[in-house]
Amino acid sequence: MHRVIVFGGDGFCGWPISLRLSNKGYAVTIVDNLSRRSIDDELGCESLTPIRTMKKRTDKWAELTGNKIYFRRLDIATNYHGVYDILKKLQPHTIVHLAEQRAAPYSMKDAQRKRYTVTNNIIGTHNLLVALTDLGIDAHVVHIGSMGSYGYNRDMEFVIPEGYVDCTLYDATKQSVATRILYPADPGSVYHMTKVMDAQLFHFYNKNDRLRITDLYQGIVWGTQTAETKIDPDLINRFDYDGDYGTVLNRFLVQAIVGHPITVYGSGDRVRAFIHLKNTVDCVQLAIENPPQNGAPVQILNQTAEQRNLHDLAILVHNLKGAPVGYYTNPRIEEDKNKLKASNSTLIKMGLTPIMLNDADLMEVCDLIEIYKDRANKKKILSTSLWRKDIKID
Ligand code: NAD
Ligand code: USQ
Repeated sequence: MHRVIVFGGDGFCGWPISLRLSNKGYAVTIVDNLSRRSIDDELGCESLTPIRTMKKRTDKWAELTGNKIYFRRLDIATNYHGVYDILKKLQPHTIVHLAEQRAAPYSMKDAQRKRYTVTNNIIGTHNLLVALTDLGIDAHVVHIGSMGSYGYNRDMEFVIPEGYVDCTLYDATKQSVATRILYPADPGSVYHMTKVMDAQLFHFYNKNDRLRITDLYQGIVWGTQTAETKIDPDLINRFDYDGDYGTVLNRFLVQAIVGHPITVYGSGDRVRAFIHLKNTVDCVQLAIENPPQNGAPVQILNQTAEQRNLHDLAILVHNLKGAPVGYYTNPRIEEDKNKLKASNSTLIKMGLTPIMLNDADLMEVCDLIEIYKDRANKKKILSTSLWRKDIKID
């Protein structure tokens, strides 16, 4: 039985990924410091859904399926020796690495959160890579990165390839050379910047130590349940809707149901990449099943089903639920208008069936929100994180 460690397995993507892998016969160990739950306390806002403790979650999973998921509470950024010891003990076949502070607004809140995001994300990733190298473990590292590494500032027709781009470089004497480089990064937040820095760490350790790494550049996730999390209320997944951690489409759906105007920032004429959580789980499984060869460069895959205009999404939610669309001053610094198309051909070739926005999956999210809407704290809906101190929000 292949042993997989899921770093960040208590989180929104990590919990359903862990269940899927356990269901498919992998021996799963979750490593998580439960920092996301502590940040809930810090922000005074909980998941819309009542998520259970890790003990309750894993006990219920074992009771229902007979499969044991082990859990180890560990901070991978501050406890290098803990990372080293667990890798040495478990000798994993694959490591799924999700253990990062993942909210752009939280990462831009203030100096303390900027510093936390950088140290947590970069040192955590580096600890993992150093420990693998030092132990000589040939595990496949599957990391979820971000489509935002490419940047959203282009207003041109261009299908973004996967991670690398073929180009012509001109030297100081105007001589040209054809080459392939990492796609030029253009992160839009401190959080997104850490994903770009991760990519450099992966590039180095792949080149120097031949680590096998897949970096999944994921779009914005929508939806919240998967086949496995739906089996029992004790397995329910996290659902963020607040101004820091809630992602745009899930937020719009909650807003429409709790009677808050839909919070479009600026004109909303921006295009972003999207993926349903069920597809997130599919993609990670496919990535594990299709590891790069020894000596191959970092495998970068675009993990997105489709690209959608945010204003169109607001109108779609308005038509679905009749909620008013509100136009708010954008607390972020980003282009108000862009174009975006990205290739997802490798995951498709591996067997992904993309889930496009569809009524049945939207209604599934709405039905879940209806059940738990009284848990929503309307005061936490508007984002108060500003990209720069001089921005004045409504
Ligand atoms: P999440 O915050 O729900 O989960 C991250 C988990 O990692 C949490 O359980 C947290 O406690 C844990 N963690 C954080 N720092 C840790 C540390 N130092 N040591 C141990 N555990 C730590 O986030 P998510 O939405 O599940 O995202 C998972 C990954 O996917 C992240 O890396 C994120 O950047 C990426 N991603 C998410 C989305 C999205 O829309 N949710 C989209 C693209 C990429
Ligand atoms: N937006 C609104 N109204 C809102 C919330 C957001 O108009 O109420 C806009 C934002 O201004 C932004 C876009 O929607 O233009 C996306 O915002 P988001 O919060 O849904 O997503 P983002 O900050 O990009 O981050 C999320 C995840 C992150 C992941 C990223 C994928 O939190 O972990 O990496 O999506 S991507 O954007 O493709 O890089």
